[in-house]
Amino acid sequence: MKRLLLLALLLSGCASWTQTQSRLSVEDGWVRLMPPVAPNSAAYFTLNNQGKTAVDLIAVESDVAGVLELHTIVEEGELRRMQQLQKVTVPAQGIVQFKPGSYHVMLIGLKKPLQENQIVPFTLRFASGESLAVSLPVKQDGEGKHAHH
Ligand SMILES: [Cu+2]
Repeated sequence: MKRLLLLALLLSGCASWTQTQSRLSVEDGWVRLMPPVAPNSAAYFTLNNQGKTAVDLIAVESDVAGVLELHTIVEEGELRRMQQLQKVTVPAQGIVQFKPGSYHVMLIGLKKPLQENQIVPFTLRFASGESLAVSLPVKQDGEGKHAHH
């Protein structure tokens, strides 16, 4: 029985998961606190790739919203609008910053209003098949980001 369990773990890619943990990391993540009536929110973080090859983030999953999409903001003349992306590439030994006015993870159809300081679990999925689990706190926009600079 024990042997079967071990085999199952190996087959499920446990080894590559461990590798992902050291190569890819998320820093300074937060989820935007919204008024209780707001249907949507957004998540922001810095995605750091220590690896020697670029990685493509292709999806983010979470139970807090019906649909999660990768978005960026494009400017068309005076207008700024959100655009969905199929992937976000993080260069080898580089970072991509998800931040207001730029890349963000759109949380569409919140199942419950977010509470300040609530911790929201996410799973980031990459084109390589790797995944990264992160937990991000719910914060008000700009909190602690401009006050001390
Ligand atoms: Cu968006």
